[in-house]
Amino acid sequence: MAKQQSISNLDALAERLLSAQRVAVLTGAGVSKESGIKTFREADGLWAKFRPEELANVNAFLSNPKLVWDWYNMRRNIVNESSPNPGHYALVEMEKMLPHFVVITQNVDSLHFTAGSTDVIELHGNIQRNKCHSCGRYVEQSDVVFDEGELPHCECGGMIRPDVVWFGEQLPQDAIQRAWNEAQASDVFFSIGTSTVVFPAAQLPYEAKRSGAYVVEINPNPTGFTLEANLAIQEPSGEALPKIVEAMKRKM
Ligand code: BV8
Ligand code: ZN
Repeated sequence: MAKQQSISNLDALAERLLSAQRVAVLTGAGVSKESGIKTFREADGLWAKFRPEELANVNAFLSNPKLVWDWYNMRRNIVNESSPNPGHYALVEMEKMLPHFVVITQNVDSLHFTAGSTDVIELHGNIQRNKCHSCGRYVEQSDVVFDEGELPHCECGGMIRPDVVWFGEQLPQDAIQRAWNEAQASDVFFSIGTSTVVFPAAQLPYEAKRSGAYVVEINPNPTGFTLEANLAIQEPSGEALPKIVEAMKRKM
């Protein structure tokens, strides 16, 4: 049963946030769960049928591009039908109340942008973008055509793929570097809706803690990081984040 946060805890967190110069937030699939997008590793998750290795990696794409494209097209349709939830919107409100606020997301669903967050670092790319696997050229969605089972190809002959980071692929250098710097410089660091198992993203809460940040984890379930957190709020983010924003408003 989720442990309800005491009002005093929320008030203390609100005071800490309002006096913070720099706040950074790492989000994972759990933040989008209340938008109807399944997470990866939960029982009914996206990887319930397959394992990550079978789908989100280059070899899977090269050996069975149709299977991988079917999986991404299924997820893309779900993302296109989904909307931000109260957790996404609470982060937008928090950003407006604070001097420096950045969202570092592992999610590829654009929901932070749709909700109105203005400073978002996408560590793992974006499922609504496409690129050529060979020359790296970006390809508009309208140019990604599946002709009678033919998979989309670039002018250079290379295969077009979703612009997401697969296992074994490097994260965009500028994104992970900036995320690293933001974690190290943050006064308060949130780790929200992530199982903290995929690296290097999972390193960020540890790096924030090591650099002196007050680290808050929001996740209904414990993770490998929970015992490291200064505060662990074991509630769904769509419920916890609006309560934190309300506590901040009471103090302004
Ligand atoms: C790299 C994008 C190095 C695509 C994803 C062997 C070979 C190569 C690399 C490795 C290897 N062994 C290990 C590695 C490193 C590997 C890794 O970390 N593997 C893990 C599995 C051990 N990492 C990589 O490969 C990375 N690249 O290291 O490159 C390199 C160096 C030099 C040269 C070349 C290469 C790339 C990692 C990126 C993989 N791409 N996704 C796509 O989306 O399809 S990962 C995928 O998992 C997602 O992007 C997501 O970001 C990530 C983590 O998942 P979560 O977001 O945490 O979701 P999850 O389901 O796990 O958890 C959800 C949580 O939400 C749960 O805790 C749940 O309790 C909670 N929750 C549920 N409901 C709610 C909630 N929380 C709040 N509110 C709720 N309502
Ligand atoms: Zn190309």
